Amino acid sequence: MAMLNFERKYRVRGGTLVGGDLFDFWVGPFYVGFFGVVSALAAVLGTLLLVYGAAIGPTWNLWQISIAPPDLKYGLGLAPIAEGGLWQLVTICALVAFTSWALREVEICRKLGMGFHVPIAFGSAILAYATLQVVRPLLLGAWGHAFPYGIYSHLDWVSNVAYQYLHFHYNPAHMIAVSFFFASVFALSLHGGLVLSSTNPQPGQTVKTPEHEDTFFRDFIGYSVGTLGIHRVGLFLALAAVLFSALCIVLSGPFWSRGWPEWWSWWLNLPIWSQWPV
Ligand code: UQ2
Repeated sequence: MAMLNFERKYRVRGGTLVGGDLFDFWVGPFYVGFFGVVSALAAVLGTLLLVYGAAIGPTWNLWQISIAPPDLKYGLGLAPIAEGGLWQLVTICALVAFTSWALREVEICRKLGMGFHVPIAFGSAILAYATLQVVRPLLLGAWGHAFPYGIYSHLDWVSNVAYQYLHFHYNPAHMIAVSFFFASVFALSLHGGLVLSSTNPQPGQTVKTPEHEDTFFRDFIGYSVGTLGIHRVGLFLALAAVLFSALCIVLSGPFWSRGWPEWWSWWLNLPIWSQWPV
């Protein structure tokens, strides 16, 4: 079935979580739904607030524009608009837009009778953002611990927070997160390379079958995870990377406030080392 035919067949009524039939329609290729409306409104409002923040700020240099969270002195309270209040409104807009986008994905999954893997994956990215901007600042007692919205300023925030813990690469959850990021890049390069190598034939040759893909890896390392399996591995690696990232930053401050190199003292302090003469 041609793709456009398929889309017509499955462009069906129902599956909505909120609003019933009211927003159950498409605009061109895009499904709208209640959450499409909310997501679009929140995204536009948040963007306009950022532009307003730039307008009352000191620069129009795209690299230097920054909408910063309130000073630490405001704690967990509301701040004046020009002193972090704007950041607070933008953060609310972002959370509403991201969450509605995920729920719009859920409605589309329900329409099509699919699994919820895509919204669950996107949900973990939202969780990572919420960990940085809401959970960790709440645990530390001030919105001022969140990162600013600016191209350079958010990089400076990452650098400053990292140095606050002396050497962030000694954070064990950060180590695991980075390893999962590398593993997911490795898995996608293997998968992308393998699929293109078998489905992008030279002129005059035919597309190869998945059996060729299995056989390549059986010849190569004695094992093939399979065509469905590689996507399970990929989703697992990506989710593990983002979840350990959220863990590594929420540990830093609320649960460990010294340098991360010092955390490894537990290893040096194991009683077994005293068994050896110096
Ligand atoms: C595979 C397979 C695919 C693949 C890939 C493999 C036919 C098209 C890439 C090989 C993957 C393995 C052995 C697992 C890699 C695991 C990690 C953690 C990097 O067997 O089946 O389908 O794309």
